[in-house]
Amino acid sequence: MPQKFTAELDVVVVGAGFAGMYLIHKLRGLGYSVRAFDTASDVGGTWYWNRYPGARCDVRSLEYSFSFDPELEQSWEWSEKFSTQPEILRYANHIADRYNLRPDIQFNTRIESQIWDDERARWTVTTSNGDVIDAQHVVLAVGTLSAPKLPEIPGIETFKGEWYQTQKFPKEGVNFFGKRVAVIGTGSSAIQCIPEIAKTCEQLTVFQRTPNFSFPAGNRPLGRQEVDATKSDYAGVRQEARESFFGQTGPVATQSALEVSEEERTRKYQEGWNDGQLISILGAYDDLITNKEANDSVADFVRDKIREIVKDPVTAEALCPYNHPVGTKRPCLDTGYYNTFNMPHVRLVDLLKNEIVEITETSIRTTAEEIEFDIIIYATGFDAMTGSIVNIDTHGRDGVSLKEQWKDGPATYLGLMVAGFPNLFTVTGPQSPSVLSNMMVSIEQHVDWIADCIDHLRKQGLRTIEATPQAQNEWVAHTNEVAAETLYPLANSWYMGANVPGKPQVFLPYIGGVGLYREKCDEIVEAGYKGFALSN
Ligand code: NA7
Repeated sequence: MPQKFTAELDVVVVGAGFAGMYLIHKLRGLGYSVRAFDTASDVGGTWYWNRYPGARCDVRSLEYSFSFDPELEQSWEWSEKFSTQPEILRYANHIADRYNLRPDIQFNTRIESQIWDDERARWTVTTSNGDVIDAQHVVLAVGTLSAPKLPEIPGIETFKGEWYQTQKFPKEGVNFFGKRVAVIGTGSSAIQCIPEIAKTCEQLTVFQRTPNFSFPAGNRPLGRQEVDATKSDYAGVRQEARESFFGQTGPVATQSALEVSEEERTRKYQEGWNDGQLISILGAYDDLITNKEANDSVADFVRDKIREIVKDPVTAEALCPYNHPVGTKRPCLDTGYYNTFNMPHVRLVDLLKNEIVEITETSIRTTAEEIEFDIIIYATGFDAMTGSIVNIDTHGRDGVSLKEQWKDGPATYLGLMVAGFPNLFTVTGPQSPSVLSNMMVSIEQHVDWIADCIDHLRKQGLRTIEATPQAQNEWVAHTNEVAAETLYPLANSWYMGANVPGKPQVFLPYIGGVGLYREKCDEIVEAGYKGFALSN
């Protein structure tokens, strides 16, 4: 029986965060019919959901913004060096209003399945509202950290008090005043919210499984002069970011940490510490993410800082990370994180010594003690980079399931397409720089590439594009080789898929650098979409 479609579109976009919004704007401008779908009730993606206290970007706001419209970047005013979640969400709303995107977004709607129809060379996309859409292309702009993860702790469902996940924080906020609060986790989200929650709660207990390296953000209001300095040469700033390693402007190291004296290194690390940017300290020398001995020097520096700041020596030592090189788990930028542990009502529970046994109706019980709480905050991370992709039931050529195809780890060509899944694109997908970059730079690059590709097909009278298995294998091998030259595989991190039980452990992003990656993507296009099969 022929399928009944509720709509026919050139492009279905999954997600209405920054990537989804730019896709609509770009593709509509080229004359395509496009609609984005999002489970949220409004735009913003990550910044729609992650509303926990203290949520902030750790890429400078003047660079964590769109560059595609010079008038937009000149007119929008950022108020701080690193923007807060509410300010970024206002920016997202401004984008939606300015380019009138909402008419092409369907909110409160989940994409349930996407089935490739080989005969018609089109996707059948089914939504949670029962819509069945016929589309030539699907672009997954689903975000890399959008599948939240609760911890696997026995009894978690029995807790009778209030509980929240940082990644789905209530819009109306939470009143911590007079409350006994637990935070589980010490990743970026926890490190940002702990100092904020400590300001008003009665008692705060932080449950730490792995100590993290965190650096002071040195956040501050933006001065007129520095804003003007950037805005007077925004094109130059953007170009430098696009050609850089992490998608951000900053100094480029050309020296090994081991070539200089200890005094010189300490001076440089102190400069980075004062500057308050991840790239200032991790980019201080060119071998910090490739040479363990070089990395140890910066790790020692941070551990000394922790011991200097945190007054109780037992707590200070528990906060010192030893089990992974600096940067190999997502390093954090904080505002007063370590200092928070000097407050009399704040306490650290070191789960490496006494793990959590269960959560009861009123408490968290470790192997050493039971502590009662009014509120539990889970800051326990995401099924990163692949979770939100494989959670959609996707079947490509010959009915092959994407989830099944990726059961031993994702395999993509450039993090943009997957062999066997024609006309299906991913924005900032696995094996692209993605989470190791300034996301706005990577999003713009991917959206431009995808839109140009779709337009190329139309202009050439072609209907499909697909990664060849050979090109995909070579790209996967290349991403693994590059990762193996770094210290990243030494950590049990979400970059490696290690935080999700049963998830294959492979290094998920591409660590070859944003500038080099862009060059490769461009070269492949110039060579007639080398490694892709195009057909009519
Ligand atoms: P992360 O960085 O994945 O952090 C999650 C934290 O939760 C991390 O400290 C985990 O410890 C901890 N965790 C997870 N499960 C448990 C259990 N069962 N018990 C105790 N502790 C647990 O997520 P975030 O939201 O903080 O940050 C994600 C990214 O968002 C961030 O990097 C930025 O890019 C923005 P573990 O290290 O696994 O031992």
